[in-house]
Amino acid sequence: MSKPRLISFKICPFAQRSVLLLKEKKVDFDLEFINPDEPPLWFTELSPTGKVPVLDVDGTAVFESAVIAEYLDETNPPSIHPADPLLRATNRAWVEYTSDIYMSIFKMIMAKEEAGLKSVQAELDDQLAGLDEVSSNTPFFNGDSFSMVDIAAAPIAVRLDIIKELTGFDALAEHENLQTWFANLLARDTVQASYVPDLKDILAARMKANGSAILG
Ligand SMILES: N[C@@H](CCC(=O)N[C@@H](CS)C(=O)NCC(=O)O)C(=O)O
Repeated sequence: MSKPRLISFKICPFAQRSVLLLKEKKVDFDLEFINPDEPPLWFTELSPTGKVPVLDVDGTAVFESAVIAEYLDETNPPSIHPADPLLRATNRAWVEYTSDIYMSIFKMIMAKEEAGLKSVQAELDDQLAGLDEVSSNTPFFNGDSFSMVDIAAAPIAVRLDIIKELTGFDALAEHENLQTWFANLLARDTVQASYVPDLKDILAARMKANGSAILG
């Protein structure tokens, strides 16, 4: 079997999850960036949905970040999931929950009007409150052990940190458990290695070109 190839997009949080798990599992892989808005022909032929991430395993396209994560976890033991099936199930549910948060973050940084911005910030705050409620001021979601929920949430921590730096808006201000958890995620070396060094500049340029209200 040859090295897996991850097809990514520099600013995609879902692709960042895949990179992070590959690094946690110490898998040797190739990383290829595309722009899914202007996809090369080979990508449209490989990907059933046209979305990144796609993990190309010997010509077979594994797609959907949660599915890629499960595949990598199964093929690279030991599993990052907890042993207890009920905890495993709720962890998977919280992975799904975090996926919706990315849409709110995207809508927030792309909102052009103040009213739209305020409404999406309220929506994001509700989602973060739900996650804060099930977190318990521990290093990671399940306590001391790094899990699939941490993989799924790390790109949120990275983006909210960048947004705070660029705009002063602190989405975590009212969510103390998340402050502890996300600070631990940001400090982890694999998390730091899971995104491109110029992510902040790319996001800043996109927000500026878009005329995003959050920039003030
Ligand atoms: N549910 C998918 C979402 C992936 C996704 O939305 N990817 C975006 C980039 S962040 C994309 O490729 N969009 C292009 C499109 O929708 O055509 C996953 O978890 O992998």
